[in-house]
Amino acid sequence: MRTAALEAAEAGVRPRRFVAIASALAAVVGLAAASLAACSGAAETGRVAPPASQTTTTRASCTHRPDACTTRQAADAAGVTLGTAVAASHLDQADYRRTLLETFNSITPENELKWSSIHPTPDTWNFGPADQIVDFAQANDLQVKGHNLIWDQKVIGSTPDWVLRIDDPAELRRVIRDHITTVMHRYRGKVDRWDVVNEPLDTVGSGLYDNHFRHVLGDDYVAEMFRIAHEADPEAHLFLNEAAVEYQPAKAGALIALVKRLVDEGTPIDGVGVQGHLISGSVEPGVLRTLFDELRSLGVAVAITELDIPTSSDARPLDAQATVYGQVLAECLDASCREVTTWGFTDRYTWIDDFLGPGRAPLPFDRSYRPKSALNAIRDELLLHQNGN
Ligand code: 9MR
Repeated sequence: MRTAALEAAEAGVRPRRFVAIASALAAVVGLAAASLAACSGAAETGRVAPPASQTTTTRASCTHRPDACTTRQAADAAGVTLGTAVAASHLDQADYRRTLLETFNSITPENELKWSSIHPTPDTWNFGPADQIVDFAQANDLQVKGHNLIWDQKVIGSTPDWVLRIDDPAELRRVIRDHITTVMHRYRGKVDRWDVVNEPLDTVGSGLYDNHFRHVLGDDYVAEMFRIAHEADPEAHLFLNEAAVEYQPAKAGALIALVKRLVDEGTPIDGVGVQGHLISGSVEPGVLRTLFDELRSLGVAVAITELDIPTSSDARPLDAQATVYGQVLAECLDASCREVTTWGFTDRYTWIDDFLGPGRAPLPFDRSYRPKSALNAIRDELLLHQNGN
């Protein structure tokens, strides 16, 4: 399986390592201490509890008895969308369902809404698996993020061949409009936000990815996709989703420039998702915070949309992984980002096994659905932010 991340890895791109390990560790230890303080009482953190009249039962129980909260309740109390990617084929497993429902308040179909899955030939619509996920969400009061409407990465088969064979701009526009409108209308009112364009930038570098849509429609295709999606469902929140900006400063700059252009042109874009596949297991402290602050200043929402953190060869790999989970949550929430979605939740099912080989255990639950330190780190940050700070 080849992906943006794989291409990046092959091209030798690696996250920049901690510049000053000592000061970074000091910052991380500080964060962890603050998180623990939040669990045992708000006083030491200096954060003010909301007035009793404003507290919901969940908020109150999370404030006063954090141990009694599920992670999902902690997310609700913090006003944070805590999501995970799911596969329809696993929903019949009781452990999978139980862990999912106790932990997350939002789900993203990992593959079921992709063009190749849902509309593989001009006249074939394969709605079944996506319907199953959306029905499950409705029955269990979960939000659903739609992933994705447009994504052409040559090596990965994300767009079906029949679409890639259309070279006439008018015909391609007609087909795209039909696809986006059909999918968004089917899930209108049930899928509240969509990745309209996934990975529009070069995997490695700082230009627009030279995909089929750009090739036939020109550079403005990104804005055009957002306009079509907005016409299809004016209520939906529309996101641009991008990979590998966490460790490529030039690409992060290109993302900001692209979003600024879209906003300046009046494109109906609501938010930007930073995927967060932290392939090397870390991200330099401050990078996400700065990126999110810059994007927020353009007037768009920001989210982490595909977080996973493979373990590395540290002496205590699960503790090191948990520290990075906590760091990512803290930087995101401090920058007013209101969604963090992990790309799966159990090490039993993760694309990282195909990509980096088995055993890298990138997710917050182990293969047997036991919570790892990473889950505690996520919970601690949610509890720390439960006053909406
Ligand atoms: O995890 C997904 C994997 O199961 C699919 O085979 C692959 C191709 O559709 O996509 C993976 O998810 C990708 C996501 O859709 C976009 N960002 C990168 C993710 C990991 O490759």
